[in-house]
Amino acid sequence: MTITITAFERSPDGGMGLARDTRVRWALEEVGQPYQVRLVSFRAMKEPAHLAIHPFGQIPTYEEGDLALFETGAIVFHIAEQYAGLLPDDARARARAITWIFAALNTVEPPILDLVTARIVERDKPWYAERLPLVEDRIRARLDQLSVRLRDADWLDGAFSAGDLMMVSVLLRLRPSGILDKFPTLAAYVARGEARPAYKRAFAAQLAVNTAKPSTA
Ligand code: GTB
Repeated sequence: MTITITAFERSPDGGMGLARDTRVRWALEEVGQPYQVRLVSFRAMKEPAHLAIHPFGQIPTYEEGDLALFETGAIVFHIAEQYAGLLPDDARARARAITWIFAALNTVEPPILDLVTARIVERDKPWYAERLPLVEDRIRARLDQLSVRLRDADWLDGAFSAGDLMMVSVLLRLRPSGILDKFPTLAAYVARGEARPAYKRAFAAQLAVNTAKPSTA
């Protein structure tokens, strides 16, 4: 069955791979499933056709036959459940890998998003400079804890899993801030994720979209 995902027609990051379609592309590349991409503009995302699939008018979405999903956590989990390669067979190891998907999205990503949001929409507020160190401290506290857990392991719990895919994707959003570089254990972990052939294919695919010359037709 054909899999179709949605992605930005033009990502604001110009192809750095930080928009969330990259993690879905990466999951599909890891499990070896071909997929099509429907590119959407910011305006199209808020129109009824897209809202019927994504109630919040965002990307990415995932369509497979009559199944339509939104939310990268749900999409990556679905891919990992459906196709071999992203979750261990052992039930307990599988539950732990799923725990890391949730940890990435619910515990590590929120303070990172707070920083991203602050830098974009709070920059001109009089309290911005005072608040920023607090936001960064909350990120550092999480990264300290994650470093302690990872220690010298390659991945969070045994073999690479959807939990690592999500955690690396979340940590990558820190790259423009420079904070990740202060955590060598995590910087190396992210680099291992980026070195995976499946990640490279996903990154290249989104880059091609975001660096393509606009059609003159
Ligand atoms: N919780 C949802 C999920 O995980 O799927 C969040 C989805 C989401 O935030 N989508 C964003 C979106 O559609 C794109 S990824 N935004 C448009 C809108 O809300 O109108 C977030 C994102 C956007 C831009 C960059 N960037 O330029 O660096 C990085 C990440």
